[in-house]
Amino acid sequence: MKSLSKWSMLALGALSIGLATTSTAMSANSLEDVMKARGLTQKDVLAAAKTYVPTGGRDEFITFSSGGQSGQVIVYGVPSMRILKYIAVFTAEPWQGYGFDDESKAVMAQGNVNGKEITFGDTHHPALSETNGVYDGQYLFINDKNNPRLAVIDLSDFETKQIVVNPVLKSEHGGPFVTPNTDYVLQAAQYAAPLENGFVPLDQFNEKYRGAITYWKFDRKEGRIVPAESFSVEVPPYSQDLSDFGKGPSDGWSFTNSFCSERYVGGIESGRPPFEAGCSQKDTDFFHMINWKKAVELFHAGKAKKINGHAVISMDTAVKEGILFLVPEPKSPHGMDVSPDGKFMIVAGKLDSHTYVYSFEKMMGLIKNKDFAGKDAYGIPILDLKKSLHTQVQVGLGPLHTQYDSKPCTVYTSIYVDSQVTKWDYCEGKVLDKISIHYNIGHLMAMEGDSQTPQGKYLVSLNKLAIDRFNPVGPLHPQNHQLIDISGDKMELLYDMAIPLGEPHYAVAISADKLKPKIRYKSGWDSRTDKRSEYRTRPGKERIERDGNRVHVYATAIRSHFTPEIIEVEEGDVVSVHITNLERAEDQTHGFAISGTNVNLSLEPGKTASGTFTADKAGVFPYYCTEFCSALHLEMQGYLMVKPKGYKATAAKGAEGTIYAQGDYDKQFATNLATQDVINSVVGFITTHNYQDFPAVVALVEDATEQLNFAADTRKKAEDFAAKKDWQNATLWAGQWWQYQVKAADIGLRAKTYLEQNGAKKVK
Ligand code: K7E
Ligand code: CUA
Repeated sequence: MKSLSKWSMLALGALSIGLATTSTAMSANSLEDVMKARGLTQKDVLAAAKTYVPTGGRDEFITFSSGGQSGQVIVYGVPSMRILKYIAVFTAEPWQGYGFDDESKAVMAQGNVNGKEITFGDTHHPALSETNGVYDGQYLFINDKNNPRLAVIDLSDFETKQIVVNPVLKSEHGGPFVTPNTDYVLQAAQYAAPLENGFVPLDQFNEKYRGAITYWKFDRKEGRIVPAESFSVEVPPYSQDLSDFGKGPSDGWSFTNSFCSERYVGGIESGRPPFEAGCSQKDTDFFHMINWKKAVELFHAGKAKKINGHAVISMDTAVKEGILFLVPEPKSPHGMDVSPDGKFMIVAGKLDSHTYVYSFEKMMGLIKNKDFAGKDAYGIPILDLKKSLHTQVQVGLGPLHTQYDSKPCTVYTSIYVDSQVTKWDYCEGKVLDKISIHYNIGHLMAMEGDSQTPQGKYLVSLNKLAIDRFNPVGPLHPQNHQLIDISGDKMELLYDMAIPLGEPHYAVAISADKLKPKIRYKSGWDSRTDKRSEYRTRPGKERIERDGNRVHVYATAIRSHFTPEIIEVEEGDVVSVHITNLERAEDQTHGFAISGTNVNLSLEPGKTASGTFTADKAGVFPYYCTEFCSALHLEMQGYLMVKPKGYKATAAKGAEGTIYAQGDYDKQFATNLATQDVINSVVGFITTHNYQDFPAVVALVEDATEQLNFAADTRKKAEDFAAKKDWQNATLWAGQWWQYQVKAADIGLRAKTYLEQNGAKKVK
């Protein structure tokens, strides 16, 4: 009883510390007082009310933002702009054990380029999987512009499952984009290079350097890209950029921008004008129109050649088969955005103040009638610009990307130079509204704005600079995502959010209710292969196996101990520790780290993860749990004993620091009985209420019941030792019994509080 109230005292102490550190404004007790004390206007308070999510509340949308140079994905809620997670993709992330456990290292190794380990990635564009053109909440894809790679993230657990390396590109930017049923994922080149690996001098740029557009086959059932069923279409060395797939009437086609269709090669060091001068001379560049469905047929008909073992449909074949066309577009274009109904393609050129709206119907008419304006140097037919256009709209200086609203014909374009967002009507071709943002906007993102069913409501401006918006943190500033309310006629700026992790380029947002991630894994699960781990270990089956100098430790973790707690190996052994988290309870994650080994695991309920290292130095290496998982978390510890070569005796025998007598056992036994009374009263409260109507409480009750079963088992051990008058073991097992009681009581009290706060009804 006394011991339990100790826990409540701890909780009260924490609460009062929290109150003491809040600002003075909090002591004011009316909204007016707070506004005055903090200098807030009516508009500020309205914006706050629109973004505030009360404690325990949830966001309506979930955003997946690229993490730029961090090689990760940032997950945050809209409208609260609260960061929920960083998903590790191309770079190590210790919290999730990514890059520190064997399973995730295997995923990262898939991203090796020509055998070289790459631990950096530059993520630009996330893309959500779609079913019939609608976000389905199943998968997320993201590219690495630098290397160039593509990753598959499974939204059932928000983990990276696969990385593929583009076999013919040397850099990549225009991707990923998905087909309306996510059967293909598109990646377009950026800087032209020879498709083969190897050296080709720059004076052969026009003949030997190329771009390519890769169509990765995605297996929906396996949730993996299938490289053997993927192919590329060769395109000219025009610096391909952003792309999009058609939908509705334009389904079957893909569209890819390009800049530097001048094919200029700089060389400022030898007195030549730089790339930027030579790549912006012409008034127009070209976007590529590819009939990808026909390209799939050509690939299956064997009309592709192999480059680096990858199927490539040559430009000659593409032209001959009539699947590749060029369309003039405003110079130095960036965004390429197909309308939700698939009838229009909107392109903005950074050096043109207009957005160009292309009509798919008109372009198809020109193709059908072979009404071409000419051919490029590679024989690719070029459509006439004027004849392809639906309209042009003057939106501002430096237009980049466009996003679609839920309202018909309504779009938002980011205006880089003017630092504005322009809202305009692409059917009528007129500007509707403008809002200034801080500062230099890149992409912008509306809720589900890439799908066939945009949700409107909010727009996020992904700004390149933050300058003076936040407290200074040194010369390297955070990025700034600004939340804009687009529900009315006028755009309203609501919130500035500092992004402290690389430069995000693009983001996508999905209705939160479409995401249904799991809260636990099937027991013994390898989360990276989505199969039961061959190293899974059941309770009671923990063991250490040795084969020569190769040692496998089959271990388990559960509140609040690892089994085994002492691992004994020899100098020079190669050791793998495989740990299965036996917990079933929500959020009962354990960590595992061994001093001096770079092993660091995150063990979510059910997961099996492994850490492999060479025990190259004799010594004593403590290991411990790195997540504060329970009151006895600090005691969740053990020792790796690395014995010197030739050391004979066992290194693992423990010494007892304190010797217990019968009196100690009796005292602990009495405490345990009193604790049981408290547990019984909590159980009584729960079972006399309609707790079964509350799934969260049902889960807690299951967890508490499990802890009570452990308590019963250890009670029996204690009593058996007491019967043998082994007071040392009897007292220690009685202590362990009490630990399980405390865990059960803690969980029970959480359940009771939940019932009280959520209006549970008494049932007799
Ligand atoms: Cu505009 Cu990579 Cu899409 Cu940067 S990208 S902004
Ligand atoms: Cu397990 Cu801390």
